[in-house]
Amino acid sequence: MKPRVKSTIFIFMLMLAIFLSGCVNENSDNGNIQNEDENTKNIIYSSSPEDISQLTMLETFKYDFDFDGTEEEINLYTSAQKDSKGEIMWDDGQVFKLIILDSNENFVLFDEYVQLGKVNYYVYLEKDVFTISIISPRTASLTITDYVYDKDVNGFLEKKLIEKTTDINMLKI
Ligand SMILES: [Ca+2]
Repeated sequence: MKPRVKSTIFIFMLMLAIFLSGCVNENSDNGNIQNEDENTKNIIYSSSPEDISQLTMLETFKYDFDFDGTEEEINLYTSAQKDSKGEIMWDDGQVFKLIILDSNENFVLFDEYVQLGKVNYYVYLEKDVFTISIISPRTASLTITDYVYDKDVNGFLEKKLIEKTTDINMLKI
């Protein structure tokens, strides 16, 4: 009887070991996926100045978010042009760009052709961290994206908070 009990215990321990190793693997897999999510967050670094001469500025806001003593300009532009009276000639779709102008560099946070929709941005400090939120409602989508300034890398971390792009039939923009 004794050898049989021993072998039963051995098999039980073996199965337990296999089960536990499976759990460990599963946990480490989840950990990897989380790490990948962290890594795939988009960081927007500065680029050389954009040609903004053909764009129409819709809104501007100035703030010294990198504390170098000079205010940056946070500007929303559209490709729609103004008529002779200075009114914007909106088409069904146009390009919107949110560009931050610094003394010798730009951050292009948003650059999209927007069909039947709007782009609004909000600038604020969240726990003293400079943050811009862009909300874009369109006939078939709704997106809210945060751009959080990281002074260590001098870039903006893009966080897609809401990204509804399917089955949306916008009734009121
Ligand atoms: Ca500055």
